[in-house]
Amino acid sequence: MTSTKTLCPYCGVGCGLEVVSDESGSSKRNDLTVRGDRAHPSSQGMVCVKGGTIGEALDKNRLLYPLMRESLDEPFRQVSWDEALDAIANRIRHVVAQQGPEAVCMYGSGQLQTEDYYLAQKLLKGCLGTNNFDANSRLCMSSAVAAYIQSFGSDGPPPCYDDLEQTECAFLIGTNTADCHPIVFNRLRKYHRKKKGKVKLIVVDPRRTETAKAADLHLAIRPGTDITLMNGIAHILLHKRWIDAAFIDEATKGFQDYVEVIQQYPPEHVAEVCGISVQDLEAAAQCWGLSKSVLSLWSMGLNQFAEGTAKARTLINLHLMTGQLGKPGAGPFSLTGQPNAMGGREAGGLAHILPGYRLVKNAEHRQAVEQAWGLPEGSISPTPGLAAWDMMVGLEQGAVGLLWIAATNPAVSMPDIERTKAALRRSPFTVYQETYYPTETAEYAHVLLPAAQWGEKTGIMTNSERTVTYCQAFRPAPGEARADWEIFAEVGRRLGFEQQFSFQSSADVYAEFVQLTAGRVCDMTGLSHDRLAAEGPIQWPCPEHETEATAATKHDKRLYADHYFPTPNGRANFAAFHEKGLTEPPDPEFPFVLTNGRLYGHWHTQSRTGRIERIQKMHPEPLLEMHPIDAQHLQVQSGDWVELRSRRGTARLKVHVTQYIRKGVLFIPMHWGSLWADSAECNALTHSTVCPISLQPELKASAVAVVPIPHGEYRLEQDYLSVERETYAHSKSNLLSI
Ligand SMILES: Nc1nc2c(c(=O)[nH]1)N[C@H]1C(S)=C(S)[C@@H](COP(=O)(O)OP(=O)(O)OC[C@H]3O[C@@H](n4cnc5c(=O)[nH]c(N)nc54)[C@H](O)[C@@H]3O)O[C@H]1N2
Ligand SMILES: Nc1nc2c(c(=O)[nH]1)N[C@H]1C(S)=C(S)[C@@H](COP(=O)(O)OP(=O)(O)OC[C@H]3O[C@@H](n4cnc5c(=O)[nH]c(N)nc54)[C@H](O)[C@@H]3O)O[C@H]1N2
Ligand code: SF4
Ligand SMILES: [Mo]
Repeated sequence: MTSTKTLCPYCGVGCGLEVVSDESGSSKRNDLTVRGDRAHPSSQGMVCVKGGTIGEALDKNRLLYPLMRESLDEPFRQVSWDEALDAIANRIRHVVAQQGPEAVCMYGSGQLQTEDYYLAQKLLKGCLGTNNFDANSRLCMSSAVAAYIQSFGSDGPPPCYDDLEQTECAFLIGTNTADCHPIVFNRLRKYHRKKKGKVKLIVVDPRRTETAKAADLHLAIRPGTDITLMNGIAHILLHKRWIDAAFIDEATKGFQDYVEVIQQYPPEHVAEVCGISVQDLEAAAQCWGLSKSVLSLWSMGLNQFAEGTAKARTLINLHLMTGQLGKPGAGPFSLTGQPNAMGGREAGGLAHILPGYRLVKNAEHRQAVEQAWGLPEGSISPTPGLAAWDMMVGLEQGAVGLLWIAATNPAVSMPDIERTKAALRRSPFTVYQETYYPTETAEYAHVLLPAAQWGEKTGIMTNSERTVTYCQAFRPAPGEARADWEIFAEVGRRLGFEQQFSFQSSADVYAEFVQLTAGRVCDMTGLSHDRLAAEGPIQWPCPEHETEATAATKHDKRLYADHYFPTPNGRANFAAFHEKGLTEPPDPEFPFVLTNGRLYGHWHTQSRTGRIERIQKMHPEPLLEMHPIDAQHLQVQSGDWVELRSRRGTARLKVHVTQYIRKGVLFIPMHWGSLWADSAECNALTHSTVCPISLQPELKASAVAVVPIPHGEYRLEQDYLSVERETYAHSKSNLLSI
């Protein structure tokens, strides 16, 4: 038996895993045991159900060979890698010649490894000269990225997980940490229990989630009223003088403008807007004001709004005002969603950034990257590329000639899914690089490229607390599947960039990438595959020639411990925002606010978790959460079917009546795309309005109406398909006939 240390490929907690497989690197899942790696500093041996069952999904329904077709109504035919790669390279050349490089787009994902991400940037932004690389992080972390950059001068979450066990007050806002970042939550909850009464846990969420149930104080605010709430907390802090005047004076800018805004948020007004009591508001403010340390955690309940950046910056304001940052147990902590969304940000994996936390718009930054890539000055375009939703709009307008999708399933996860699907259908040429078949997006592909996944390729991932882990391959990729970075390199070479893509291994790719972090906030020049393999996970910053001993004296585990920020004047910026409210407030026609999110066991669009029996049993079907008063008004009970209608589409779900949600608010899970349920698509209902700063869509709130379906009139035809999935055996003949 061999044992391999690696990282869980699901959420951004980034738990260390130890995989025990038989000597031959068997591909049979029964020969594979996955357990927590006790030596991993982030997770200390813990895993949740997703990490623990990952082995079960590795061999089911894999895409094994490159497939192609001329148009979407034809069946796929199996082709060789050479044929597929030549076709892609030729098509890129053709599109660039006809429409210019801006007509080429790549849409990637926080599930790519850093090496994959990095080579995609080199290919698109460097060699082709278009910044049209965006990732599903646009739907996820981009508001947090924008907020960090605007408030601190750089991306990068300042705290670390040790802060979970050092804080006096944890303020969790817009995050269902218990279900979505379970091991972070475990660490926090254990400590909270141990320090009973001495450590406060506050949760802000319109639903009484598992996270909220563990809290000392749950503020079940109306959806979208977070800015009002936080400005209200700031108002109390100011009036009680619970502020850190020395920190504000020494290390920040813009406090006066902020004061003018928060003056307008007296407690009674705030409590009324948010739908909470003045006492609860004051209790929250008191925790902020009187605790020695305050750690905030946030996620999609802030980011996924048209005011996402303003929300995250308003949270950061509270830390600046109270000096709660850069010290143990304190700081604004954006929990990253995906396993390597952080690595993606480091490698420049969004349409407005470049490797090493650089910006497309900054001429010096472009020049540094061009030089490193051996490309002439001016090769990188000064214009940010198309963000995720803009790529859909580009398809609608005929501006996109080639769309290359890797490691994401946009036909489920994009907002306004019917519009998304119609846009994808218009794409003249779509390449889709995936590990599984079928997924909903495969229907829109001209070329399907089989990707090696977790355990089948060696590379690097960074978790939420900036800890970098070496993920070693321990089994061969099935069929002809290849690592994503190798595919990008192959196409690069075919386009004439032999020198830029002459890598022999992913270690070579990583070695080149870390050079681009030299002297940056995310300096990783001291890291390499060899070092990480030998020493285990290491947190950045980690400059070259640094040893553990010198690191301890040189910098803290937290960013900004010295109160110096990478802005032009070295100060952090306050932001003064009033709340604008929901893009689509409820009205008589669509009287409910529909929110949505995740369940503990499932991962996004179910490509993996839908194929794991234990998880399917845990969450057999999607349910609509509804408050008892709303249910009574609509005359429905748990188990009844209803149709949800928004201005864009409909979905049909079974009702689950629960006290654990605000009246007037509904919740459905995001996990059931068209493959997994008959008409329960969450994004059939959502809208595509984006935050003007981060370009992140407002996925978390749409106005809907509920129409009860009389008993017996609706039968679920496919009953969640668990058995049907298995019939898509991954034999070649089956694949080709679909
Ligand atoms: N089990 C599981 N874990 C996951 C994932 C998964 O698919 N499954 N995905 C990972 C990824 S990529 C991500 S991004 C994270 C997401 O992690 P989270 O953001 O924690 O998850 P969500 O369920 O999307 O939303 C969080 C909460 O926001 C609340 N919310 C809605 N509207 C508002 C509002 O106006 N204000 C406030 N304060 N709260 C609001 C919702 O009620 C919900 O409980 O999870 C990661 N972890
Ligand atoms: N309504 C609503 N919509 C949402 C959200 C929400 O909260 N509500 N959340 C948004 C957020 S935060 C996110 S992150 C997105 C997630 O949405 P998606 O990214 O669409 O979801 P996944 O199911 O994770 O898709 C990842 C795909 O990558 C494949 N894959 C895994 N590993 C590899 C690999 O190594 N290489 C390749 N090539 N493929 C691989 C998997 O098989 C899977 O099909 O959804 C967004 N959409
Ligand atoms: S908490 Fe996240 S990283 Fe850890 S095992 Fe669960 S899914 Fe994997
Ligand atoms: Mo995400």
